[in-house]
Amino acid sequence: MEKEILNVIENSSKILIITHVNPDGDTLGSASALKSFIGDKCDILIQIEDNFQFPSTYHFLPHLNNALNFSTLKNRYDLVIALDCASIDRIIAPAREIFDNCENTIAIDHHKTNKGYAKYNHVRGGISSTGEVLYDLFKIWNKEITKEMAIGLYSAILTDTGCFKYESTTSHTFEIASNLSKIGINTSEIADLCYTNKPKNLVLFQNYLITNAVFCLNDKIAYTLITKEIQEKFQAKDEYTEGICETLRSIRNVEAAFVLKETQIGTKVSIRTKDLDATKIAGHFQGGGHKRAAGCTIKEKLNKASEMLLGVTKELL
Ligand SMILES: [Mn+2]
Repeated sequence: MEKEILNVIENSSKILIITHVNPDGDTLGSASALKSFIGDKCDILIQIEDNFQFPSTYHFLPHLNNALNFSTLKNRYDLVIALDCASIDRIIAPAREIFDNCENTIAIDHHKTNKGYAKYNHVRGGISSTGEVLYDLFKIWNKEITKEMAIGLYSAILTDTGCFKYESTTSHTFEIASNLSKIGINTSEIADLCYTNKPKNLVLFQNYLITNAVFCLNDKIAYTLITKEIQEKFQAKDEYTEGICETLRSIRNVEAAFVLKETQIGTKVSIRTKDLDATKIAGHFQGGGHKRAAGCTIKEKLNKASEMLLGVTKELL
């Protein structure tokens, strides 16, 4: 399958890389590296709901400033590659239409819940990041990893492992990080760009949500609710919620942390856990993800959704 994927890439004349909706460092870093490898015949699409800008944190990644969004999306590709998209739902209209109508499609991913929705699927569930999967592919293909590619790959791995903290971080992950560092990238500068370059409103918004968090079952469960009103008050972009759930989980005794956000179609839920399997909670509401980090959407208002979520979690605890 690895060789087949390279063949398809080499034999295609116009390629679209799709990052997942509400993109993170892994999907964007991987897209940046793959675009560096493929070159001019390839475009990157960044899917942002509500036409927000993509997270300003990641503007430093090569090629992303020339990436397409829904309003500049073209419709002439003979190959579409989805990166870090756990399911087809992570690709939304109008990109979904292009994906569905394209003869050749590739999915490269690391989510255990990925069932393989593309023509060619390279899914390695449990690996730290799509960045790591992609690095291994370049090695299997015997391709040189340039400094430009290394910036994207390192950013992807750094952010998706929570700075090498999560249990998906293996000796191989560190080996890759070491090899990327040998290529000559500035790892401390990349870490600064990813983590000490936040918009002021983001920090104030997160601080507000932590201050107003609710704790129950002797602090085993912690959650916070994001109403439309609060989002407007802090002019919060989608990316602003990233990290709140981790902060709640970092509290002693907390076993499960949730961030519930009011959206047009109901309540979007982020789940972070310690020993509990987060995919079991998310799966109850047709969501998915990883063992300690998962998500789902509940088609109910905030308060009703939080009741349902607490009910399911209390059963599992
Ligand atoms: Mn990922």
